[in-house]
Amino acid sequence: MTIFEGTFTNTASARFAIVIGRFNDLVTEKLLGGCQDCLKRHGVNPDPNGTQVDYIWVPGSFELPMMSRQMALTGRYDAIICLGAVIRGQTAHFDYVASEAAKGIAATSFQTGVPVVFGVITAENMQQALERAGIKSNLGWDYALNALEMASLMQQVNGSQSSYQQTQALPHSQENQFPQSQAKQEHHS
Ligand code: INI
Repeated sequence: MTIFEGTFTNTASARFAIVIGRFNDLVTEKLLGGCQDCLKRHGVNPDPNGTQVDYIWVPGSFELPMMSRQMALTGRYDAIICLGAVIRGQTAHFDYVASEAAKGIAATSFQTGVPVVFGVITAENMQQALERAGIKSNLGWDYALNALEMASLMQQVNGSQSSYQQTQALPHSQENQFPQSQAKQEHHS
């Protein structure tokens, strides 16, 4: 039988969307920096003017599921990373926001077949959140690594088609390690 394991190489044609919540952007900006650093050091060009990574800013973590689903449905991306910071001390609806973000992101991934990374920090206070976003370690790096691994794994499991493309029975490119849909080519032309 086969053992499937994601790799972190052959990333030259991989495409990612990063959806970022502006709420607590002191934290989410730092997560984004960690993400970009990781992608860059694994051969992905994080330049927003390039062809590999698109960035979408939303008001807060509550909006991450809706926007990540919308991006997944385009069929352009091998994986999507959602970044948010939900901090308990600030408002009473911490639990609602955190829970809807988690459930919604899981549903998006499950429904579309596109890996969507849950990059939402849930912390008791700002100090704790910042510690996870660069002061001690930067979870943004780990979230990007998760996206690279899942993109590679899905590519192996599905052949050369992204899972969303496969469910839509779209033609796929034989040349690329990662799929590149027609929609993505048009988007960057
Ligand atoms: N959004 C966050 O990303 N983090 C939070 O801590 C937060 N709190 O605590 O309120 C938060 N709220 C905004 C929410 O995500 C939506 O943007 C807003 O409710 C509009 O739909």
